[in-house]
Amino acid sequence: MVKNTPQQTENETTVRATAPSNIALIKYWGKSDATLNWPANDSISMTLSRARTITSATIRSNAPAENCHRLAFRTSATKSIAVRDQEKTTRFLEWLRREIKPYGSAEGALDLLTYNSFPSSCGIASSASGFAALTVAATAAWTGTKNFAELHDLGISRAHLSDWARRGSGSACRSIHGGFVQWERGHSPNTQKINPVFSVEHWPLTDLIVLIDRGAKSTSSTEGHARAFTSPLMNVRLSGLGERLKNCAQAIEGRDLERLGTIIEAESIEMHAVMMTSNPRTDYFGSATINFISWLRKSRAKGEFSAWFTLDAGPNPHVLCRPEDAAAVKATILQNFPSSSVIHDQTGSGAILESEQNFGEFIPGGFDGH
Ligand code: 2P0
Repeated sequence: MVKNTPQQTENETTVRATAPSNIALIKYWGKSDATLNWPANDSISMTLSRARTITSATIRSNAPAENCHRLAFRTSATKSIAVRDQEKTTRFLEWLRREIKPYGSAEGALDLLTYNSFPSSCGIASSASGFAALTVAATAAWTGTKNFAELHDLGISRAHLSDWARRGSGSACRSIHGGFVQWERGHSPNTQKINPVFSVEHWPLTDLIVLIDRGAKSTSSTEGHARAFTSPLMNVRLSGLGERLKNCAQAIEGRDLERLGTIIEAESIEMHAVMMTSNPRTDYFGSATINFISWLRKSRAKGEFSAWFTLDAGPNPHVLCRPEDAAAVKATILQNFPSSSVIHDQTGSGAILESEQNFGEFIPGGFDGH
């Protein structure tokens, strides 16, 4: 347990933000500007519901300096460890403070306590949910707001929060919104747009996240992005992405799972082909993942189920299917891959903000383990 674990007392007002992860259907891979997180291409994602980061924030009363934030990552009901990248997070918080200032005060250092309902760094976008929750929690604590309506009254909308979260981690911008979210790169870093394009109600889908490998990945996404343009396949990929994104949006609009599934499988394999042909070569999965996806394709071809995979920057496949088929698909997966476990997730509604005195219940690994 680290010494700087935030200790929140009853008379301090603590805000709590929770933000879901999201699964990209058309991927963000490669940046035109790494400092500003300006992506090389447009992407579209589905916001999740159960795989979330929960972050509480309190203004520190006796901090030695304004940038002395205390950042702890909760690993159990009683234990916390220091956040892995304190420096990056502090830099982001100081940048965020400057953005918030025109809308209200943003004074003091923050006590931040965070946890994930899922294992980190294994292909579930923990930086997406992490930076989304951090952005909302810090903004609420600094502005003294308790909910999105109060933030709105100050002139801070979800669009602002999404744009700010993007600076922390690109994919975080999509986790602020619910449903299906499109991130348009625009013609310059300042003309990017993040739009929720279809609601949760439009098409609730199941995402079975199959944990076949829980090891942390060896190349961070930020490093992987930087390598993308060294791949000879990158420009070929970019030339076809506009058309693929249009087809993907049409498949979502028409709730056509077979069409969407065919698109997302090709898309995720293409992204990994870019990763594997980058210099240095970047492998985010091994034989366990290959066995799984070839089994999934064969089983589908035999008519056993209607489910399609996509992959993030990690080895654990996301299997998309209709909610009414989910129990059977999940049972078949667990029967064939008995040492795996499955997070049974679904389309969700974005970041939430609540005010409370205590951190709340800790849900260790709060997912459907096996
Ligand atoms: C995505 N990924 O669209 C893609 C697909 C992983 C594979 O965005 O450097 O953690 O913080 O902007 O957002 C992961 O990259 O990278 C990612 P940074 P991020 O979800």
